[in-house]
Amino acid sequence: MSESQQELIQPSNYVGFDTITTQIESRLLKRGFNLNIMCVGYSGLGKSTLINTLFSSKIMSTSGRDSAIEPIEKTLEMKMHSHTLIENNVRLRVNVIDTPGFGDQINNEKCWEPILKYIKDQQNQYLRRELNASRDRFIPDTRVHCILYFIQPNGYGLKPLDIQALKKLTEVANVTPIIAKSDTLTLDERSKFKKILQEQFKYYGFKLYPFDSEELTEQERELNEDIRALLPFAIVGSEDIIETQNGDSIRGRRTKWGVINVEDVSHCDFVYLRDFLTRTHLHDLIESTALVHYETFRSKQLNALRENASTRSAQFTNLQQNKTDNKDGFVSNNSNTGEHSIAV
Ligand SMILES: Nc1nc2c(ncn2[C@@H]2O[C@H](COP(=O)(O)OP(=O)(O)O)[C@@H](O)[C@H]2O)c(=O)[nH]1
Ligand SMILES: [Mg+2]
Repeated sequence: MSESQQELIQPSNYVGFDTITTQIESRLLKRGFNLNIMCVGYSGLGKSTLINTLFSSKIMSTSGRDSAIEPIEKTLEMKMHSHTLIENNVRLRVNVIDTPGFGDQINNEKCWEPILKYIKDQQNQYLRRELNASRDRFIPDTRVHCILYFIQPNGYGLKPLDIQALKKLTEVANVTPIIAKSDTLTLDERSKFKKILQEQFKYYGFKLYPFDSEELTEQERELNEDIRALLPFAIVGSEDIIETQNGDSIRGRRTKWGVINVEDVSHCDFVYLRDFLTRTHLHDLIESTALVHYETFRSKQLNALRENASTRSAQFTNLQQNKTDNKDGFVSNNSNTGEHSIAV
């Protein structure tokens, strides 16, 4: 009889196992949470500004170069910025992995490779600790939970570099595409650009987050559908707090022709992105990294290990066979390596 067919029994007195949720909560609160976000996109697209806007904190420096003669980054290097934020007793360690130098070189061929390597290195590190004979009770999770991919607001579509990078990155992590600095496009240009990008995502078959699974409720599926319709989020970022004429303080950008309110959904999709990242999908981003991306990596690695082991054992059997065949001490030709060996 399956569990769902079993009759539910309501104990006649209060037993108290309903407190398990509070017990889990207090343990989780003690441990805190960890979110690893990676920002990918050309320099100057507002990556650092958006991270600071998202978490209402100074997590990353947005100063850029101090002078025009200062050279731009020559290589793509990964830089980690870590901060622990606290809100109503919940501690969230935000690790932002920045990729300065992406697309900045004269030859940008394969410039996503160090990014892919970083993602795989984290998965590999986790797997090694998981397979350790003396396994840690709690393995620190450095796997990338979300990649914010910044697209230039050019109005035309993805560049060849974007296409190749998105193809590779969507295979290994949760990717959220963003139209950077969308205040540089008119509303009409913005919606046309979004449409072009959505068609390109479909055409190139990118596996963009969020994914539906059997576990989801009808409501969660609808929410995912709404989010997919919004992708790529058209974003405006700002670290400035501006006082409006009616005395309100808003996060925005003051221009010659008015103020852009970052948190106004008629101005940009920032609020949708923040709600998605922190209020509705934070846990799912972390969980799907483990259950979808890491699981794929893990099974590939373990299968490769198994195949290696069986090839080695077949080679060993061959070697043993050769030994028995050449008991008399003849020189034999090793069929596997093509080398000559002397049977002993
Ligand atoms: N117009 C506009 N400018 C922005 C926006 N976000 C950031 N900026 C500006 O762009 C410049 C580069 O921003 P930064 O966050 O350092 O870019 P990063 O190199 O991608 O990290 C700064 O002067 C920001 O004030 C935006 O949404 N719209
Ligand atoms: Mg930056």
